[in-house]
Amino acid sequence: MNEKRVVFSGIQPSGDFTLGNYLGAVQNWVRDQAEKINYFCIVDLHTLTVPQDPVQLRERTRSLAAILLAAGIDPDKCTLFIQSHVTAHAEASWLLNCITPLGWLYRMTQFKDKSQKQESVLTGLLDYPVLMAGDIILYDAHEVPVGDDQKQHVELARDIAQRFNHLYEQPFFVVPEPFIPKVGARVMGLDNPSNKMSKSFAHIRGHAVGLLDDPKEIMRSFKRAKTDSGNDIIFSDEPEKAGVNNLLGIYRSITQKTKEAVEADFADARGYGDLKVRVGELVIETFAPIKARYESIMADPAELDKLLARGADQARQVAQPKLDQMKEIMGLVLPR
Ligand code: AQP
Repeated sequence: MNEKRVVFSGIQPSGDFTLGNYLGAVQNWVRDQAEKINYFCIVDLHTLTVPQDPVQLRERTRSLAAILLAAGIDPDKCTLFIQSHVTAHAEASWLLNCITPLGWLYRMTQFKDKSQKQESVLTGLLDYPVLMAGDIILYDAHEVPVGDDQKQHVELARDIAQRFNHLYEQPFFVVPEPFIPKVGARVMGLDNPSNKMSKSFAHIRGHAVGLLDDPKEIMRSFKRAKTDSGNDIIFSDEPEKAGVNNLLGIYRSITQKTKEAVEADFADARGYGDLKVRVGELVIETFAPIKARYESIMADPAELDKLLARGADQARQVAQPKLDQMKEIMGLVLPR
């Protein structure tokens, strides 16, 4: 058993990387990467659960890898890889399907949500939490840092790990825990603060802020951000203050200040217009160096491929033996 805690985190190349992905996930991954054993996985197989353009998916996958490196993921401190490069993930998913009751999957709120938005719902959309469970438990991960939208899926991964351990009467899988950031757990859409900011809605004007967006476009989105008819710049649970809360939350998540300190920073603000511009400027400033590093990483595709191949090799060395043991426990004959 490792002394250091093991962390598994995944991100889908399903659209343009957003401020929500950065504040809810990647910012924290970068900050904590030296303390633990980290697996950061670009979960391309998950992205196939809704129809994708193959050319675009390939581009987005490589671009996301470059974004993660540019944001500060250090391949010398952690393992960064593409999920489909490590075939153990897809195999583990099948094995776990065969011990997971269907009812557990129908209860997933993200499935209910996403399936309503699809004309034809693919089996993978229902089943993807099982693939995700395999992603996590193949590495005996203790922690899964996620935004709170993914908490239910990590809880399902726990249930699946426990069920396997119970069925085969041995503590084979570590039972993982969700790790939700205290700040930035849910960045909301700027156009509608009752909806989570999502990559797949990034095409809707003013909804999301993309890391690679032009600064002028970012500022436009902030200036258009939905607020209320008041003028109090304070944190509040009142539903009509959701827009202001979201803007203050973004500011707080980047600066890592207390709520009181954030409110004090805006004590001299001249209304919501000022709030929007100041938060927009901070986001632009935060993204600028990441974007510059991204451009230089993308300019050397051979080096990027080399890093991803190295990451996949490291991941395979852990995932493949675990999968083989899993097969043996389940009664499959391993090839000799
Ligand atoms: N709005 C958000 N606020 C906080 N955290 C967020 N995350 C995503 N959106 C927000 C966190 O980002 C990580 C990677 O997410 P993902 O790509 O695997 O899937 P997702 O949660 O479904 O992200 P999106 O952007 O909403 O993608 P689509 O539109 O494809 O569904 C996760 O840790 C997630 O919590």
